[in-house]
Amino acid sequence: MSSAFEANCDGLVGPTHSYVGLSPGNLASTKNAGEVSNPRGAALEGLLKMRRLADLGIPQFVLPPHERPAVSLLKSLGFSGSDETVIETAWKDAPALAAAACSASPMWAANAATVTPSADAGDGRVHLTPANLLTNLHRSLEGPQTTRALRRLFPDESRFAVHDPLPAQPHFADEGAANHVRLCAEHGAPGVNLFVWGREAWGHWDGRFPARQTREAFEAIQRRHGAARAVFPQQGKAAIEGGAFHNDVVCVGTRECLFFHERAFEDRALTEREVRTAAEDLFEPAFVEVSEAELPMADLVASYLFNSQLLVVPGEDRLVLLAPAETRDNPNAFAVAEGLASSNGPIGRVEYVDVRQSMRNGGGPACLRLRVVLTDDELEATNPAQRFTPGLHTTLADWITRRYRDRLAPADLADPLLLTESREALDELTTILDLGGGFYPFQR
Ligand code: SUG
Repeated sequence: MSSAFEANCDGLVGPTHSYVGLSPGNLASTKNAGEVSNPRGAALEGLLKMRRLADLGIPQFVLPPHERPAVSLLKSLGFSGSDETVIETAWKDAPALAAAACSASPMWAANAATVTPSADAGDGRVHLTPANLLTNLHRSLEGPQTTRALRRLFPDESRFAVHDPLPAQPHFADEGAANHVRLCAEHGAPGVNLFVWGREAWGHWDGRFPARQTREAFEAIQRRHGAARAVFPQQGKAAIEGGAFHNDVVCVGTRECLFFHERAFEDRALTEREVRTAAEDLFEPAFVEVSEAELPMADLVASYLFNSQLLVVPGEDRLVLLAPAETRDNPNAFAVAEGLASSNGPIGRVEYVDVRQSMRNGGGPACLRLRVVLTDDELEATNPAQRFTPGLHTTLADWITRRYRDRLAPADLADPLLLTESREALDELTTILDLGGGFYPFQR
């Protein structure tokens, strides 16, 4: 076993960050539809969160935003003419399609891919399957560009296998690492992989909100990656009904600790038994459960307590929970969070981070990052220009301040100037992050 780290790859918020209400079952997205957003503020908040991690000594990377508006989607749906005409006509004739083409949703990198570290993979490489995200139209556009971005960040095929997304078919609906948890004794040691699914491909789903992850999608990913010690718990139906559209809204885990709400799993006792069996000879799992009485679902969704980053911080024995500021604002969630630190459990302290712009679309600190466990040698083999450093922070903050608007109403998405501004910004970013030629569709 070599030493290994859990690197975090955060999605940089794009210039079209907006509140259009595109995600049914994501209560924040629905509630804030029509509000004015601040793309510049959102992107700067994201950078500050990356800085917090980097300052704690945790490897941090930047994933680039995608090209939006996605003119190619609108063209494929029959809108024609110049790019400006396509956008203008689409907003006039089919505003729901136009809005979907504008979302900055690739910022939520927890949905970028499912990752199996080399310690768990059949062939000793790091495996990544980009998510097809096909439950929501605006997110179903992400897979191909995410694949390109991950191949740029992890270019060495002898160490990394970046697969294609699963077939774009409802049987294989896949939302990536937001529904995957890995537990272990320490990052470089073999782990237990929890693949949490919401519905079965051939089953009947009658929930009020969509179940976005199928069991069959995760079984395929587990086979592709050769992921060891896999368990497949069912997501709690009551959690999805209550607004937890991904498992990472009700559960977070790292090292030996699974921190979760009592509604997280459909069969909580079975999940615990299966995890214990899979962990045998490796480590003793610690189940830290919060009851509905302590934290009702409504407070859970408002506070996003479980959408925190649970971190192994160099030099600290116990884990650190990096929670959204909304957790501090919610009395019930705050009491639970502070209670963790004062108990003698695996979580030693809680910090809070302000990602309010993202939170208003239902994306907390954990949604903004993709965790990739890497050995020293694997870390060395990544694209160095995407490694977050204080220098890159300064460069990106300057780029955002020059290039992003600080006010974007949904109606502004129809402004053809926004397309030009976004493309110019992304063109410059291609150089900053050394993304290579033809990275974006407009550059090809
Ligand atoms: O898929 N929101 C995202 C939030 C993703 C959060 N990710 C995790 N839980 N890992 C989603 O629902 C809203 C976009 C809008 O409404 O404009 C959106 O896509």
